[in-house]
Amino acid sequence: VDRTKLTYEKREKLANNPIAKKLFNIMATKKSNLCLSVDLTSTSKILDLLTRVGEHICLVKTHVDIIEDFSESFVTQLKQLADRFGFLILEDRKFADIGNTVSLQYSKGLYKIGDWADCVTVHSLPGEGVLKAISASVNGVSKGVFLLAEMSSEGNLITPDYIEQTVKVAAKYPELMTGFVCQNKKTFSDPGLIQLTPGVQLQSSGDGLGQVYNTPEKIILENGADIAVVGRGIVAAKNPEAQVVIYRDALWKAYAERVGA
Ligand code: 5BU
Repeated sequence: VDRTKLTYEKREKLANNPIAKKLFNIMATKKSNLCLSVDLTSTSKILDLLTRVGEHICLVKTHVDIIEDFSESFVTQLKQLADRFGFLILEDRKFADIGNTVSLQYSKGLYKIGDWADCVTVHSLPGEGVLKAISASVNGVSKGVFLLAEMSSEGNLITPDYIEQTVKVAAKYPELMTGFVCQNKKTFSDPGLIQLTPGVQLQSSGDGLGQVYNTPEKIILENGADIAVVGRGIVAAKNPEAQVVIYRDALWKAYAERVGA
């Protein structure tokens, strides 16, 4: 069966990872398959933007290591917004070291990512130790992983064999796997996993630094995305509140068409 023809409600039942279940449920309930990538360097700007657009997104994606004034209070406020608006938090850390180092990077240091992020991104490059290092739960709270099978950037070195091996290793960690970061429908088939696809913008086809953009319609209808990641298309817009609604509607319409709803 083609996973992309199933509704998010059906797929919620097929998911093993609790974060994947929650995400499918949030998407169906909020009618939003939009992940906002808040690539801003000030905590007040991030919190302010999320206060204005939080009701329209299912997931927020952070890069905490670009923030200039990171603090524990920021994390508390971010989690409050996530609760208030009903979205989850993905830290796009792209862990890519040996298991022992990743385990330290996940739980220690300035950011203590494992304490607050519902899910994180991970490279398969180092081998499965990197997955063993991320716990499926921290202090009794479920966590998840989006494993990178493909990237959106021009000239990236990922090969078809790398993609195949990545999907194979993920199958050994059903409790932990929320989904894949990838660009193509054929990359994986498990309907209980989520396809998260970055490189989405309406205004432009690239950024001059290797990013490649596709439209919401293309990534949902042709490329099999379940959740679209939009950063600058919304964050750098003159009116982010208006843009977030435009992206959310376009993405949801494409999903509804895809599942024939
Ligand atoms: P943009 O402003 O919409 O281009 O931001 C895209 C975000 O997604 C940005 O935070 C990237 O780090 C992230 N990203 C990506 O663009 N492409 C990828 O393949 C992966 C992550 Br993985």
